[in-house]
This record gives sequence, C-alpha cells and structure tokens, in this order.
Amino acid sequence: SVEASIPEPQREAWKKFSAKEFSSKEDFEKDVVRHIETTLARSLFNCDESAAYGGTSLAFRDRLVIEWNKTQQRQTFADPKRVYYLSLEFLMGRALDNAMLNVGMKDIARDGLSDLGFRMEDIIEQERDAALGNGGLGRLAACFLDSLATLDYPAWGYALRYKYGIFKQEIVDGYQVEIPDYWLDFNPWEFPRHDVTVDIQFYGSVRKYMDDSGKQISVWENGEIVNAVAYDAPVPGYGTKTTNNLRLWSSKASHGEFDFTKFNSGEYEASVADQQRAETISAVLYPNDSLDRGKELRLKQQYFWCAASLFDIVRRFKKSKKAWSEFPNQVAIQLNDTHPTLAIPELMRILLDLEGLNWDDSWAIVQKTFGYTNHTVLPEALEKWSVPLVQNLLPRHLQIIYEINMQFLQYVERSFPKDREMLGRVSIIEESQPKMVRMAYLALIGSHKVNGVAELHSDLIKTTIFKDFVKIYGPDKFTNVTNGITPRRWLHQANPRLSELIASKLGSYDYLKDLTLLHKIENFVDDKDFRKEFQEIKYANKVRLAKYIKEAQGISVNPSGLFDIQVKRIHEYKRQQLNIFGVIHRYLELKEMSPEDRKKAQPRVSIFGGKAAPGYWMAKTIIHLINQVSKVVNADKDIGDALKVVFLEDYNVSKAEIIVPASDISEHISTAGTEASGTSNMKFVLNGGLIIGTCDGANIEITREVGEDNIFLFGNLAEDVEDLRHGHFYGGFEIDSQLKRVFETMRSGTFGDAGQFSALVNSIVDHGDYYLVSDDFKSYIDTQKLIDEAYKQQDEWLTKTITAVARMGFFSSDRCIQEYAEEIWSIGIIWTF
Ligand code: IMP
Ligand code: B1N
Repeated sequence: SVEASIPEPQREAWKKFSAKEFSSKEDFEKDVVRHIETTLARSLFNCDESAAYGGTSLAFRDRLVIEWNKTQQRQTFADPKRVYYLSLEFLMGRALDNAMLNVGMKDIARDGLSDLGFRMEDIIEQERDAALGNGGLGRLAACFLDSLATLDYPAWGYALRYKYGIFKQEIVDGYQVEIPDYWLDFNPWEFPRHDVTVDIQFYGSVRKYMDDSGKQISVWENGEIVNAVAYDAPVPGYGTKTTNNLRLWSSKASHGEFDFTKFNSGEYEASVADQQRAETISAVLYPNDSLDRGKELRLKQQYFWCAASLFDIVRRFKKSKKAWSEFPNQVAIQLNDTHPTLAIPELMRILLDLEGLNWDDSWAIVQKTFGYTNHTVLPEALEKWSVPLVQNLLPRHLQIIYEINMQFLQYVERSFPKDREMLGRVSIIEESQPKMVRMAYLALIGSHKVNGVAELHSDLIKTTIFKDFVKIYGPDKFTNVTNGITPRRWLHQANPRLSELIASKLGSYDYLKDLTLLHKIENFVDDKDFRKEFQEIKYANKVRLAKYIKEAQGISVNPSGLFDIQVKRIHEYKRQQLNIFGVIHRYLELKEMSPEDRKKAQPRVSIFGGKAAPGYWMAKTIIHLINQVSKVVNADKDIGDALKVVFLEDYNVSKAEIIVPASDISEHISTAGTEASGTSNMKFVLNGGLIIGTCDGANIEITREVGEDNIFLFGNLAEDVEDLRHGHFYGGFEIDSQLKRVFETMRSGTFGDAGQFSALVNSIVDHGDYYLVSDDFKSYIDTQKLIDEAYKQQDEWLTKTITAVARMGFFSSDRCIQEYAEEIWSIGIIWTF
C-alpha cells in the first residue's frame, strides 16, 4: 500500500520520466558532470578531486536509490517476515568503492573518470570513513548488512546517526591524543527523512487507574519529549538488485507547545539550550570497546534508539492489518549485544499500555520476536544500569522489568524449590548498593535464542555467565553462530589482484558469493605460474603498505622483511603488551649478536595499530611504550633492517584495507578465553597471511579449517586460566626469566623514564598478572623463533599461505547470515526477478 500514490491516469506520464540508471561510460560521465555543475555548483575551472568525488558518489547514489526504491516496493508488496538488526555500532568505512563493486560498474567508472582527468584511486581516497563503531562488534554489523543484501533477505539495520564517530587518533610525543571526528560535512550517502519522525519520552511518572471493565491501566505522562528523525542509507548487495536500508536516528528538540511558550515569553536562550540538550543525545559514539561505564547519557541513547526503531517496526507491521499474534511471524529483531535490551520492555509497554494486550499474550510475542547475541564474557563489559537511574529516566520500563523479573523468579522457584540461592544469582536485579539491572539476563530472558560468536565462546557462556540459565531453560535456547566477514570488501575490494587471480583460476567471480568454492584453488598449490603470481601479489601489497608507512609515519621499512602485524583496539586482554615485550626481547638478542649473525637473522617489521579508549590508562601506557620502543629501535644503527617497529596512527576500516593484505604474520594473542571470536584473524588469513595466535575465539575454528601446520599456536588453554590465576595469588609465582630481562632493560631507562611504564610492569610483577603475560611469554617467543625459521623456507611458506586461503570458505559472513536466518530468524529471501 502506498499512502500518497500518483493516481492511475497520471502514471504513464510519470513512468515516461522515471529516473534511469546509467549503464554506459558516456551516461556515467554525463551524470558526474551534471552533479558537479548543478548539485555541487562547481565548474570545469574549479573541480578538484574532492568535487570529483562528490560528483562520482552522487552518480552512484542515483543508481543505488533507484534499486533501493524498487527493493522497498518489492518488499512492501510481498510483505514477508523481515529481520531488524539493532546495533549501536555500524562500522561501515567508505561507501563509494563498495557501491562501484557491488553494482559492478567500477571499470566504467575508472574509464569515465580518466576521460574527465582523474585517477579513480585518488577519487576513492577522498571519502572519509563512516566510523560509527569501535571495533569488531561494529564491523561485524556492517559485514552482516552486506551479506543480508547480497543474499536478498529483507532486512533493516537500525542505529544512531552520531554527529561524531569514533575519534581520530593522533600520536603526539608518543602519546595518544583524541580529535573529534565530525564526519557529516558532506555525506552524499544519507537521505534525511524529515517526514519520518517519532516523539520519544523521558522522565515523568506513571499514573495507574482502573478502567470501566476493571482492567488496570498505566499511563506514562509528564515526561520530556525529544524528537527522533530518520536518516536512511542504502545498502547495496553484491551482484543483486537488492538494496536494503540502514536507518539512523538523529535527535532534535520537539517543537511542541512547550518550546513555543518559551519563545513567546522571551526565553529565547533557554529554548536554544533545550534544543542543544536534545541534540546531545545522538551527538557522540561512546568510544569504549568491551567496557561499560554506566553513563546516564548512554542509557538515554539506548532508549531513544530502541523506542524510535520499535515505533517504526510496529508502524510497518500495523500497515498490514494482521492480528498481533502474527507479529513474530512478520518481525525478527536481533539484539547486537545487550545495548538494545531496552527494546524488550519497550515492546512490552507498546503491547500492554498502547495496544491493550494482556501480559501473557504480550510476553509470548516478545519472546518469539527477539534473539540476543552475546559478544563477550569480560565482566567489565557486561552492562548493568543502576535502578535509581532507570527509575528516574524510564519509570514505566522499570515497572515492566520488575514484573518480568517477578514472573521469571516465580517460575525458577517452582522449578528449583531446593536451590534457594539460585534466585539471587539469576535475578535481573542485583541486590547491590545501589541495586542494578543486569541487562544480559533481561536480554536472555526476553529472547527465544541466545547465541555466542565462536564455538569456544558459545560453550563458555553456557558454563560461566549463563550457567544457571542452561539449567532453567535447557540447552536448546543456546546456540553458536561463528562470526564471518564479507569477502566482497575484505578480499575483492581490499586485494583486487588476488581476487582477480583466484577468479582466473576458478573461471569466474562466483566464489565471492559462495566462498566455499575457494577450496578449488588448492588444486593450484603446485602450479608454478599461480605460485609466482600469488607471491608477487603479496609482495606488491607489502610495497603498498611500506609506501603508506613512509608517507604517514616517516619510517622506511624494507618490504622483503617479515611483516608482523597486530592491529585492533588496544586492550590488556588482547595483549599488545606481550607483543611489545617480545619485540624488546628480540631487540636485546639482536644487540648481543655479532654483526655477521645479525645479518643472518630474519629481518622483521613489527607493525602495531589501534585506538585506546580515552579513559583507559593502561591501554594508553601500552601505546606509549610501543612508540618509545619504536623510536629507540628504529634509530639504532646496529640494528638496521633486522628490526623495525611501527605504530600506525589512527587505525580504521579504510586503513585496514591496505594493512590486511600486507601481512606475513598477524597476531591474535588474547589470553585464552577472553576474545569471544575475533574477525580480523579471518581477514588476514583470507589475504594470504598466517596467524600467530592463542587457542581462543575463532582461532580454534580457523585451525580446524586450515590445518595445524598452517597456523602458529602457542600459550595456555582456556581451561587452565582459572587455576593459573589462582596460583599467582596463592602459590606466589616466578616471572619468566627472559621477561624479567625485558623489565630490567625498561627499568634501566633504555626506552625513556621507566616510571612511565611502572603501572604496566607492576600489573604483572605485583598484581597477579591477570592476563597471564608471564605464563605465556616463553611459549610466545619460542613460537616467534619458529616463525623466523619457517619464513626462511619461502617455498614451504608459500604453500602454507595458499593452502590456508583455499580453506577459508567457512568464514564468509554469508554462511553466518544463513545460519541466523534458518536457526534464529526463520526468514526467507525475496526474489529480485
Ligand atoms: P515503511 O515500511 O513504511 O517504512 O516503508 C519502507 C520504505 O519503503 C519507505 O521509504 C517507503 O517510502 C517505501 N515504500 C513503502 N511502500 C512503498 C511502495 O509501495 N512503493 C515504493 N516505496 C514504498
Ligand atoms: O565483538 C566481536 C568479536 O569478534 C570480539 O571478539 C568481541 O570482543 C567484540 C561493549 C563491545 N564484544 N563486546 C564488544 C563493544 C562495545 C561496547 O560498548 C562491548 N565488542 C565485542 C564481534 O563478535
């Protein structure tokens, strides 16, 4: 149904002038020039690369919009069950290159731009990243959108339109400095929908009364209203016409009577202040990864976004005039971690208070609708909100949460009458001072499925944080969906030569839609020409990165050295400290060698990159140490090319696209049992690099797929971590002797004032070494030695990397989305023809 459609007699005229997609080079050029001259009001005489980027993007945007409109029409007409992916983070990166590849017009664009006097690569570089996320969780959401569209699923993403994405990182005197990322100056990819708005309420109170039939009614009233405005971004699938939608909500002051009276009574300033306060809600992405800070504004963001999204979803459902019992057959909502958990009490509120359903029917609908994905077992990342905070901001929701909890606890009590302690353990409300709402429990109780993101992680949640809930609900409520990555961006776009080589051997690019087809390149593992080309591509990618390192960081690195890369958020559990201590150890060994021996040593380039949360001092100390070591080692004339250390500033998605294809080794070395999955591990191997890693997260499944010979595993196992930690405190423990030597060197001032690093060293020496750096140190450096030796056997190394690439088919986000669709969402595809 179309609410404002053109009458039948006028449709012919309409159709005659309907927008058409360019399909030739000439039409593309025409569109680009028209956009530059009219939309951007520039001319032949002042068209720089940024204007050319604008014109090119707008030309491609036109194409996407046409397909986007048709997709929405098809979906509206078919009215199938849709999936809604609620994520506070979508780390999309750049859109232009992706749009060109997905609609398959990149070659035309290259030729067209060249006719107009531009190099396409330079134009692509003009775009700033859409960086609405911190790390893996946000990038996973972006890969999922790509797969959902590619597989023709009717799906929407919902998030916030932050004015400021993740901060830009600068390194000043070795320290991280955060610069705000105001990214919306020019964003051709979004469409403001000023007609799609929702009033969102905060604060206020709940009035209860009996209606005539004796039914209790709750009214949430006297609150503050903030307006949510929709901004849409098209999400094109690869090699399909399906173009789905990512809807971002922006907050603004509601222009009700309230403001109006203020204006009239001359309180102009107060009114503007209100406006700014409202806009603050969607202003900034919280820059914490796997860390919960419990800030009120964050809770406001979460509710604002959940309420606006649910209003939209419910409105769409109501257009079909189906019975409420049909809601779970039309709507699947996936909670990306606990951040959108308020959607559960919000849907309850809509059904109970606004639609007049009873509790049991409402609850049945809610439980069938939601699925919850857990992404971490780290205690510091598990969200809890203080009861007084929720009471004040969302009084009605707190009542509903208490009611959910009461019914749940009654059920538990009936099922486990002998286990009195269980009630306190599983209660949604933690009886602390102040009381806290445990969001993971609420998400679990309100969903029909809970999944972890890699096998080990999915097993771990069942034996640790959700142990009691497995007893209560049985094991079937829990499942695993191992993460994946989109091969479109992470192979085809980031590594076009490798993608082309693979396509030439497989006969087509079909493997980009069915990554399991990759296994066939194992047949070419002995093919001389293939091997040569494969090796040359890796070298060329290393040259490209070396060039970038020189430009960005001013450090010269030799591309024939072993490129050892660790790029990810800086976090103690990810153990960049283990890596840099290993680098110091290597430096000391090189210093002790004779010049002849040093010449024989395998040259290495150690590359780091990643952001620390602004308030995470230990992570910032690690960054500082890496930069200090880099300064000393790179300037040491004895060392030369034998070792170079680089900290790459401002790691982000578009930089990852240059970095990932250039690794020989990448490091995924978290303390076993702490990294839920990891996804960059998959990206590096898919691009022909090997892993040094612990038995953690998806490393375990990668090992199973590629074979133990094609990965370098080290360190203690997850099952032993608890005993080791216990031992540190009660048994007393000896720091590894080689690590001790590293600490002594630091203490002697080799890398500057040792006091700067004392907290880092003390966390290991004096405070129990929670992350087991010392326990794993020997195993780590021994494995690095093995890698040096293995790398010298270039032929065998090449065989390993080719074999590993061939065996990565499992890790496509397409496989992952298919599992969600079948096991959790029960949705089907919408045919595009
Ligand atoms: P919604 O479900 O109302 O939010 O619609 C989703 C998107 O599809 C909106 O941008 C609508 O404008 C658009 N839409 C809804 N129905 C039709 C239709 O029949 N033809 C074209 N677009 C539609
Ligand atoms: O989610 C990724 C996994 O691959 C990583 O292993 C996992 O660490 C990551 C609170 C998080 N878990 N939890 C978060 C991010 C932001 C925030 O405010 C928690 N991120 C992960 C994808 O599954």
